[in-house]
Parts: sequence; C-alpha cells; structure tokens
Amino acid sequence: MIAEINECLECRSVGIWDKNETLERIELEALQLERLKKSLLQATKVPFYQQEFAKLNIDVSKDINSLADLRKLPFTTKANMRDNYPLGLLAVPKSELSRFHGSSGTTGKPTFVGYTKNDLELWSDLCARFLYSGGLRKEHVTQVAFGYGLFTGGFGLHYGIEKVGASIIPASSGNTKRQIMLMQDIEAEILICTPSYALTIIDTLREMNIDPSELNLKHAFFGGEQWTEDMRFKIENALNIKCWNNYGLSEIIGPGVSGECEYHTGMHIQEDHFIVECLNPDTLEPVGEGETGELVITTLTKEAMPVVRYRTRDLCKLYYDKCKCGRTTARMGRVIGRSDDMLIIRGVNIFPSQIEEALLRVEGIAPHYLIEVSRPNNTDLLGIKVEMTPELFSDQMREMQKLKEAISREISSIIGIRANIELVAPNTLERFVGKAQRVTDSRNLVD
Ligand code: DLL
Repeated sequence: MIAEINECLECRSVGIWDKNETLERIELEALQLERLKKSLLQATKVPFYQQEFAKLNIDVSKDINSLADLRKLPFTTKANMRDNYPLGLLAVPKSELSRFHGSSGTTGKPTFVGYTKNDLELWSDLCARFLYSGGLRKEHVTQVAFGYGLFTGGFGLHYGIEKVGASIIPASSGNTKRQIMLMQDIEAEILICTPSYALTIIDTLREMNIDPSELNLKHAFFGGEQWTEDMRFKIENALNIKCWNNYGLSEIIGPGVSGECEYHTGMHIQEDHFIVECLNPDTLEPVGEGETGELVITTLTKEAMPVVRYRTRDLCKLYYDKCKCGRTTARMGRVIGRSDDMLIIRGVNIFPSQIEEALLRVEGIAPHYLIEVSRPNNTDLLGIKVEMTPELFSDQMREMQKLKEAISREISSIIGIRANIELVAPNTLERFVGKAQRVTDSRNLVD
C-alpha cells in the first residue's frame, strides 16, 4: 500500500509540496473513500480491530460505502493502545518494520508505534509538506533541537528536512549553550523545537550576553505542545524571526498531521492521508465548523499501524473555507487544550492556554509561569507563579502590587475567576528542553 507522492513542479513554484494539497473537495473525498476502504482492510489484520468490528457487526468490505459510513466505526483510545502494549496493534509482522517510536509515557509506560519502510517514506513527505509551506528551501541550514530518540519530533523533522533537501544540524535537545554555539558558528537559519525550548534559548542568549541579532536565524517551526498567539508574538519579537506551528501525535504518525502556511490561518491538515472529525467529547456528535471539539483522526495510508477514529483528546476548531495559499485542505486552529488537562476550578472549566493568553498580555511579565491548583479547606484555589522580566523586577512594593493587580484583572477577564498571583524573580522557575510542564494539581481528584 504505497501512497503515491505527487511531486508537481507547478505547485512547487507557488510553495506547495504536493498536488494533493490542492484537490477539489469532491476529488479529495473520492480519494479518501478509496483509501479508507483499503486502510480498513489493513486494519482487519489487527486482532483488536477484528474484535471491535465484530462487536458492532460491521463487515468493512461491505458496510463502508461512503465517508459518512465512517461514523459506524468504533473509536480507538489511548487505553486501547495501552491494553495492547507493546505492539499488539501492528497490522504487519514485526519483521516488516523499519523503526519504532513511542509517546513520552509521562503516565506509565510509553505507547510504542511501528513504521514500515513505506510508512517512513510517507512520514518524511508529510513533514516536507509543512516545512515547505512555511518557507523551508534547499539552501537553508536548519537546527533540529528536538530530542532524537523514541520521541517522534527529532527523527520525524530530520527526514522531512532531508526530503526538502536542506542541510541539518542534528543538535537534539538540551545543552543550550552548545546549541547557541552551533547556531552562531554554522549560522543556522531555521530552528526546530518546542516553543518552550525557544524560550529557554532566549533566556540563555541573554545570560550569555548575546544579542539575538548576531544569530542568522530567520524562521522557526514549533510543535509538540500547546502555545498561544501571544507566545508566538513574544518569540518572534525576541529573536526577530517568523514562527510556524505544526501538529501531530505519535499514535497517528508523529509530526506531519498538519502545519501552517504563510497566511497563518490555522494548520492545514494532510487530508489525503488522514480523515479528521471534530466531535463533542461528551456526546461524540460532530460539532459545527468553527466550533470547538475533540479531534478524532483516522489514518488512510499507514501500513504498520492503521488507526481507526483515534480520540486525540486535543480540543480545537476546524475550518473548511479556502485559504489564500491555494491549498484546499481543512485547517485546524490552535489546540486550545486537551479534554484531559482541563482544570475545573470552583466549577469553572479552565484551560492552561487561557491563563497563558492572559499573562502574556501584561507588560513586564516573562513568559514563564507555573499554575498551582490546590484545595485547602475544601475550596479550590488557583495559584499562579509568574516570573518577572529583569527590566521590571523591582523591590518597590507599590510597583509589584500594581503588576499583580494588572495580572489578576487580565486573568479574571479571560477565565472569570480570581487567582492568587505570586511574582517571582527572573530565572527562578524551571526551564524546559522539550515539552513544558506548567501545571501542578494537588487536589487528588478522582474521576
Ligand atoms: O508531540 C509529535 C510532534 C513532535 C508534533 C514535534 C509536532 C512537532 P506526542 O509526543 O505523541 O507527539 O504528543 C502528541 O502533543 O496530542 C498534542 O496534545 C500535543 N501537540 C503536538 N503538537 C502540538 C501543537 C508529538 N502544535 C500531543 N499544538 C498531541 C498543541 C500539540 N499541541
């Protein structure tokens, strides 16, 4: 099942990697249906899917005749992946695999995923698509500061860059001073990492007394975690670069599910390889275009691990109107939260990204914070430690009080409840080399 790749010189000249990114919806849907049928046959090689289809009395070779029939199919969840640990969801013999990756496994064991040679070929092409659409070209020097390992970020982006033909400094994550030395000496133009690692790099530049304008950086591709528009603005200003967002998850393929084009109108989803649904996470009914729902993804062309209706838990909005870039694919807005990281504080639903949005609007605040939720005396308490910028750090009580009030006002205007703000000195909160952890919840809530 090799999904053909449509190099098209005409498309390339207008910044589009693959002709399939520009298919009319009717053509795209025909292709999706044809690929879905093949992919479901591939899925029936997995005992888990055989059982799930049998439970619902579905014969995928007969019962799936339109894209609407997708809704007859069962969901796949992270729990199903864990129950089939380590490699129970493979549709090919292990001997057919070329690579293993896995999710970070912050809670328990990681989830392993396997790739055949064709899957790897496809994956690099999907990464090439979003890199090319954000302006990566053959002549660029890129620095990959994602970890090279089980995490899909490092190797995924690496081969995507190679596909475009650009050169790579495979710096991997961490050792920030060395990263900066590499950027200076090899004159990297493109940085690839998590947005929170970019913040760490900005701080380290300051610590080393290096003016970012001495670097040759021009663009950055960020992904792997949530971030806000205000964070984009901060990073773009601090490094004087343009930043692009890209999204993916290891269970589906890794990075390469979607990425932004030059117009920043959301992340174009590679719909010829993935069918996306946006569902109300409680009712599992589709939400309307532009309404927030949980992203559910079905792979269309994966050989080793086809996935049917994977509940990502990521909450976002989908848009189907045409983008000025010429791509016709649906776009997803920023992930605003995960249904499993929503905080319910005194009955109010809050996403950490809303807090970030509020904080970054206040002058004098560094983009480093820690959200601490606790429940003393049976009342939920939202505490936020916020780092000040060295410029505004002051021992004047009055100044600090004014700043705290400004933050508090901004927070309550966005989330509707008050938070206890603690201002902390510059460089006192933890810095991250990969995905940031900015929430602690000591309430020990059980579902
Ligand atoms: O983080 C894959 C990736 C690597 C994507 C590098 C982009 C760049 P996982 O470790 O399996 O895979 O984590 C997947 O990370 O379900 C989202 O919650 C979150 N995530 C990934 N990209 C974004 C993004 C990789 N651009 C989980 N915005 C996903 C918000 C993101 N969240």
